[in-house]
Amino acid sequence: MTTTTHMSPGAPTGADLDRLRVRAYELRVSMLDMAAGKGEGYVAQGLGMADCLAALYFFEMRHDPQNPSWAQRDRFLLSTGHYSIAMYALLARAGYLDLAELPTYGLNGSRLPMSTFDDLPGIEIVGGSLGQGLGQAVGMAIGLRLDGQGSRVFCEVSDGELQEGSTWEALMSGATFNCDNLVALFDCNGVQADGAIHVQLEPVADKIAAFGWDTVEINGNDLVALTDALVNARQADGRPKAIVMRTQPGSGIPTLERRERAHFVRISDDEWQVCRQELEAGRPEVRND
Ligand SMILES: Cc1ncc(C[n+]2csc(CCOP(=O)(O)OP(=O)(O)O)c2C)c(N)n1
Repeated sequence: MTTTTHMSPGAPTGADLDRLRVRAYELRVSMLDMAAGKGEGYVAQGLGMADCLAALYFFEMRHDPQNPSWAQRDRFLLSTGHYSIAMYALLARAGYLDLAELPTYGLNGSRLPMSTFDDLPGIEIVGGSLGQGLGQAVGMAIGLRLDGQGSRVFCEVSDGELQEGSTWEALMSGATFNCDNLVALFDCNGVQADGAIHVQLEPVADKIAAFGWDTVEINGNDLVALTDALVNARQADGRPKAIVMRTQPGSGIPTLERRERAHFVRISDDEWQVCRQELEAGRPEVRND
């Protein structure tokens, strides 16, 4: 499968938007397959990121699964390595990985560990040590600008990582070095390892904007808002771009959306079965137009 995608002129509408919704749905199906197969996983945050990843890889980014090291590709940096399940689903559905490899998620000796390594085609950084991704993205954006090939950098950052000083140092650097080829996608899902985020982060978008970033705050599970924000983030105006995404952990599966301890999910086979039925009930349709 060749799915080299790159900037479409505007945000998708009609059947194109429906097809993007199907892409996001298929990512959720693969994530659920992996988590249910293993019986556990960091799946709730992955589900929350499904729409963002679909918008990036099937609408916005310039990339080529047949040539993962293509010098002119845009880079996506998953800062939170434990969101790996979302990345594996994406890489398989985009054609970087064989779908048949997904059931090895989290198993001993697998190429798909619960936290990402960068030896897998399509994974740019080792992401497990939180708070490092945005700094790497700033450096990469500066380097790629010097290369002059037009590559852009997209970096996911979690709200847990907004509690780490290194993230704010990277925000300062990105603005200082005018990284307008950098888009930071903040996954504000309200959750961290031991429950809800309790450090005073708000108003996140205002704070990031005050650091000199062109900032927008959206519902991160709304593909219209996501693709609009990505189109607007193309402006070469000297400012790095921030998209503050409010996402729903477990998005698409009500049982997981309602779960209080959403950081790590370990439930029974029967409960996984309920999750599957709930997900299938929300399968999107593609309209004829
Ligand atoms: C530097 C660092 N400190 C602590 C951890 C342990 N850890 C792994 S996931 C996690 C939760 C972080 O919350 P967030 O990134 O918002 O993720 P979510 O709960 O949404 O999955 C923590 C503290 C780590 N991986 N790296």
